[in-house]
Amino acid sequence: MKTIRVLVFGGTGIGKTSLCNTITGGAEPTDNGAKGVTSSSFIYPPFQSQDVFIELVDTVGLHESAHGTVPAEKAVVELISLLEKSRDGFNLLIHVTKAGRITKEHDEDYAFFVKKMTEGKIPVVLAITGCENEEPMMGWVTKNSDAFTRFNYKALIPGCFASGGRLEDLFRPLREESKQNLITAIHTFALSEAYMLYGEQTGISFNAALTRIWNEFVLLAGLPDKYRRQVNESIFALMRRLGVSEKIARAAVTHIPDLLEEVGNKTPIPHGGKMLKFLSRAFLEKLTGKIAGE
Ligand SMILES: Nc1nc2c(ncn2[C@@H]2O[C@H](COP(=O)(O)OP(=O)(O)OP(=O)(O)O)[C@@H](O)[C@H]2O)c(=O)[nH]1
Ligand SMILES: [Mg+2]
Repeated sequence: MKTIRVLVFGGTGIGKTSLCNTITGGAEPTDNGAKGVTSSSFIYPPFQSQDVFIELVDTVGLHESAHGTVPAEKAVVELISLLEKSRDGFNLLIHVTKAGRITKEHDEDYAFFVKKMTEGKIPVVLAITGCENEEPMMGWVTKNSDAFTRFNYKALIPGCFASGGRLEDLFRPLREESKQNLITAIHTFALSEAYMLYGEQTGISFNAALTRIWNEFVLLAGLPDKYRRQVNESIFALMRRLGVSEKIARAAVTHIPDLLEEVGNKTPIPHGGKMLKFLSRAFLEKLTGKIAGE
């Protein structure tokens, strides 16, 4: 059966994980505290809807680096990990925002994920959280749709993704309505074939994709130019220059699947590359978890 892969992005604490939990029935941690909760991108187990599987990838707000709260060393490792999770490409993007003013972060997230990382090749819908006070929830979109004409959204989908607490009985039916609307949007707007950022079919290597995306991130996050990856600079050298410890940088490079596959397939071990790739995935999860928790 076909899998529709969806990348979910947006500002910190805006309700990305709540939305993913609502659609998939998952229970990943969410919180309204002052600090970000999701510290590494996360692939939800695919679930079946109509005649396809839907797989969501939850992300970390990368623009935090601009404010100095997430150092560049964490951002580069997280970006490597996100790119690794993007290996099968995406069919749709969901930009998550909160009902209210359009912030600078909203523009930055759109610029990075829609225009830069995926080069405008993947349709994007906007999910608006915190619409529980509107009756109907669509009321917020009706009043505010003009503000979004400068973006290329396929649809504006208002919703409520909150759960628990004293309002749970009110939230539950609104979550169900929001879930149905989003799943309909996924079926309606997703590309029938995933758009790949790198890999054999594209002729673009992991290495080249990482360089392009990292350099665009540096620009967008307003980091000094010295953080850009230089021509012929290895990923290891880049990480060291950004302050990633030698141990972690060495481990990360050894475990970047595509680099490994190139090495692995030259060895006499049959399917050596594939095996290494599998081991690398688990390793990268640990690595980003560790760096984020430092
Ligand atoms: N009122 C209301 N609260 C919401 C809604 N969606 C999420 N929240 C609350 O907003 C808080 C943050 O939600 P999360 O899902 O953790 O947000 P996030 O974008 O994943 O946050 P980070 O991972 O930290 O970037 C939680 O307390 C949620 O319950 C909504 O539609 N309405
Ligand atoms: Mg989260």
